[in-house]
Parts: sequence; C-alpha cells; structure tokens
Amino acid sequence: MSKNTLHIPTAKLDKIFNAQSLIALSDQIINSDGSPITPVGTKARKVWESGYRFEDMLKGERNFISFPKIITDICQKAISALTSQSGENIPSVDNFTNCIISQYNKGSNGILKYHIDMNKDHPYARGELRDFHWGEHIIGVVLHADLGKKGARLCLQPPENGRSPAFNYRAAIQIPEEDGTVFLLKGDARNKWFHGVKGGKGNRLSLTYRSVEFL
Ligand SMILES: O=C(O)CCC(=O)C(=O)O
Repeated sequence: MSKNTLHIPTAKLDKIFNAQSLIALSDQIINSDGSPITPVGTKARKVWESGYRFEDMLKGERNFISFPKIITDICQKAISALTSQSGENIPSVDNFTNCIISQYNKGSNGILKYHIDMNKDHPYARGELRDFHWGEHIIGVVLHADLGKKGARLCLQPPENGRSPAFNYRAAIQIPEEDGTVFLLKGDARNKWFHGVKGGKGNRLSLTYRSVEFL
C-alpha cells in the first residue's frame, strides 16, 4: 500500500461560509418534533448529524432528519467541484443521506482516532454485523481550515499488522487544507487505509457526506 499510489481527489469551493453562519447552520438541524439536534462528542470534537443517523440506525430506527437547505447546497457544490476539477464521477446529491458537521477544537493528539468507515465488505459496527453500511463515496468539505504546518487536518495511514496504526504525522498522508477544500475518499483510501484527524493549534470545521446502503 504505497503512499505514492494512493489517489485522493481534491477540489476547491469558491465561496465558503463563515464560522458565524455555520453556528446558525447547526441550529437549523432539527428533530421531527421541531426540537434542535443536540450535538454529541467530546470537548475536542463536537458533531451535529443529520439524515439517517448512525446511532439511530444501530438501534434499527429508520427516521430521517432532513438536511437544512444549505447542507444540500454545499453537497451539490462539492460534487460539481470534484466533477469539474478532478474529473470524478460521483453519484448525485440525493444519494448522500447522512451528513455530519464536525467542529474540532485545538488539541495535541489525534482528535478523531484512526478508523475505516464500515463498508459493503465489512458491515460491522461495535463488533456486530449490521443491516446497513456506508456507501463507497465519502465527501469531505473543510469549511474552516486550521492553517499552518501544525494545523489540524485529515491524515491517512495504512494498517499496521492488519490493525489501526498509531498516529505518525511524518508517515501519514496529510491532505493540504484551506477553507473550501473538498476531498473524496473512495477505493483504497476509503476501504483499506485508516483515516483520522490530528489535533492542531486552532479550530477546524468540516462537513462529511456519506450515503447509506440498507441490506
Ligand atoms: O472531519 C473530517 O474531515 C473527517 C470526519 C470523519 O472521518 C468521520 O467522521 O468519520
């Protein structure tokens, strides 16, 4: 699994939303009874999830938390950017039925531990076989990048002895990030390599879009 052969298509969005509008954005994610979604996570990483939510699906629930329009619009822009700038052939926006907003606060270690999102060859979560898995294409949009060499960013490393590697920033592939960077995880980058987010000096705000396939 050579670093040189790993292909991670990237693109850049022209117009990006400021941090203020993103706080407003997370407020727009509401439950079906109109109450706001409570973010989950830790002090280092706070997450708002919409669409088919992971924890609900684990319980066998199939309720769908509508995307705020802006979340759908950004997904469409990201698909168009990856298509026009990287020549990618990506399923249409309707296929992306899960979105998380991740707010990373400064920290020194891996804020998001290395993992591989469950896939068709491994539809397991927390050690159990599930009746759904995430689709092949995972789109990331960096709305607010933590700039600089030591900034928080997405890292990828291959497995070590078949397991999750320890964070090694020198060995990792680090995607260069700026506000508006879009990346696509598919193929080996999505299914074989581990990805995670290393902590940085400042904050980072990202959107992750995934499709859900029910078995
Ligand atoms: O924040 C990111 O860019 C990546 C998020 C991610 O990999 C995940 O939530 O599984």
